[in-house]
Order: sequence, then C-alpha cells, then structure tokens
Amino acid sequence: MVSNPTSVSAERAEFYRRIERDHLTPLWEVLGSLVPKQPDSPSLPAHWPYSKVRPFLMDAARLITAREAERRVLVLENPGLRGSSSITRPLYAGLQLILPGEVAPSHRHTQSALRFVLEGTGAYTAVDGERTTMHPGDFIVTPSWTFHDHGNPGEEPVIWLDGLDIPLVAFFDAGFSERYGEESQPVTKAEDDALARYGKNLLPFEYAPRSPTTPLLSYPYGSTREALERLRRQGPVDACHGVKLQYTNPATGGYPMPTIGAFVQLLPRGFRGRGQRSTDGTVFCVVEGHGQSRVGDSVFEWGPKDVFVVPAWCRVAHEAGEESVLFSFSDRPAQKFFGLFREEREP
Ligand code: 1HN
Repeated sequence: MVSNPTSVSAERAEFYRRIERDHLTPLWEVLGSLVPKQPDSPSLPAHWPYSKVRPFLMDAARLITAREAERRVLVLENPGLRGSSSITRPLYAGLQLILPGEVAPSHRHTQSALRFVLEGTGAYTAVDGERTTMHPGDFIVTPSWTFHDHGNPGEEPVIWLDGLDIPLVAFFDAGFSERYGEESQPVTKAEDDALARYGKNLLPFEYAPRSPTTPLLSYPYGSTREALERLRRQGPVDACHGVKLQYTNPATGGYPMPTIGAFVQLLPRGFRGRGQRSTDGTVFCVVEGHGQSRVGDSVFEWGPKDVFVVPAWCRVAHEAGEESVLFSFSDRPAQKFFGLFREEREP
C-alpha cells in the first residue's frame, strides 16, 4: 500500500507529538543542522569604533561607580548573538573603565580573563598578591580561580578590553565564583615579580608548572613592539597576516591560557593581505595605525583602539595604509586541544 504524501506527513506529525511527551525527538528532522557541511556560525562580522564607544563608557561613569558595578563594563555583544553576552559563540568581550581613585573589588571565578590596555596609565590589576601597572598595549592575564581586583591610584581614566571564556565555561556548566571578602587583596609580592621570574627567558630552578595558565601576569607592549619592528625589517612578511606573533606561556611554549590564545601582528605600510579563514572566531583590537579589513561581505575601516570581530570560518583580509599593529584573541587553544581547528588560505 502506497500512502499519499499528505497522510505521511500527518502521520509523522502525530508520531512526533506522541513521542514528545517522553522527551524523544526524531533525529532525521534535525540531522542537517546538527552536522553542517561547514561551520555556519550565527555570529556576524561587527565593528566597534572607539570614537563611538568611549563616550558611552564616560556616560556609564556618571551613572555608576566601579565599586557599585563590581566591574564597569560595556559588553561588546555580537549582533548575531544578542542577549548572550558573547562576541563569538565561545568568548566574551567588553570595554572596562576605571576612574582615578576607584577600586573594582576582589573576586575570583573559574573563567579565565585577559586584558588589553587601550587608554591611560596608572591603574593596576592585582592577581595573587602582585600588582601590575597597566600601560597602553600591555597584554595582561588573569588565570582561572585567582583572586583579582583593579584599582586606579593615578590621575587618568584607564580603559581596557576584557576577553573571557564565559560562554565556553557556561557551555560546560563549570562556572564557580566568589568574593574575596575585602575590596583589595593584600600586596605580598613586589611589582614585576612574575616578569623577573618568568619573563626573561629563564625560569626558577627546577620549576614545574602547577597550572595550565602562564605564570606571567603582564606582557608589556614595549618588548612586543620591538620584536615586531625587528621582524618587519628582517622579514619574511606573511602574505595573509603580515608579521604575526603569538603570546606564549614561557613554561610550556604553549598558549597563555588553555581556552584563549592571543596574538599580535604588524601590517607594514601599504600592506594588502590575502584572504584567509579559520574555525576560531577572532576578536581584533587596533593598537596603532589605520587600515581596513574585509570580513565576509563587510568592510571595516579601523583606527587605534577600535575593536572588530571575525566570526568562525568567515573570510578576512587586512589592508593597512600606514604601518599598523593589531592585537587579537580567540578560542584557538581549545579547538586545537579537541582536534577541531582548521584554517584555509587563499593562494
Ligand atoms: C570580570 O571579573 C572582569 O575582573 C571583567 O575585570 C569582566 C565579565 C564577567 C564576569 C567577570 C574583571 C567580567 C568579569
């Protein structure tokens, strides 16, 4: 007996309703979207010009103190992921402002964080008893489950980009957090203690890492910039990425955090990069210079302190009218750990 298509679909619909009560669902209705032929991210290319966001941060400072907010941050929410506090599906980003005299109270969480300093000097971040003074261009790490607080004893507002693995940790339902009890943790170490111990191509004698996160708290911009400048002169310059370096955990040679990788690249004056794509959706922050990036069908004309995001498996090509430096971060270490990472370069 051959049934007609209408009665087949009616019978199937009735069947789906019947099994739904028992928390069952037919795979064949969703198989295609469960295993797409290639990544099909709901996240979109997006650009946050600093000139647009900075005034909103200053408005926020009139409405709430850092203490009251706990962290005075405007979340950079991907327009394709509204309501999720995500900039890519696995990662979170925000811009944080701390005014002179303010303190952002001490807490810890299992989410790992990075800071990339955009504006101002004189604020510090404290991690495990050590304070690190922030300068523009510094890359700063807050390892999972370490108490951290920020303060600004200086004279200028200080603004930085935060990157955290919040959505990734939420996906695993593995998040914990707690307050320290006092606003600021006691200072038990000299400033730059970690830099002296781990940041000079040396390690403490017989050092064995006890955590998968870098023991360095800060990667100051001065030495990063110097390396980029030398390599620009010495070449070769990659056709897609310019002169691109990754921040490392000096104790392992690996990424600074198990979930987040961070990178910095110099695009020489007049650089016209080839297109490339990778499975790690990536957040870019302009450190120096002006240029433009084609991200999918969008073109972002960027300048210093702008942030833009390239979704997973979305083509990106950078151009720079003047010598430019881009900082970026992504979930690349996590993807590599799970054997998922792929990339593709245009010839
Ligand atoms: C956090 O602890 C910081 O320590 C910034 O500066 C942003 C977003 C969500 C949860 C914790 C910080 C955060 C955060």
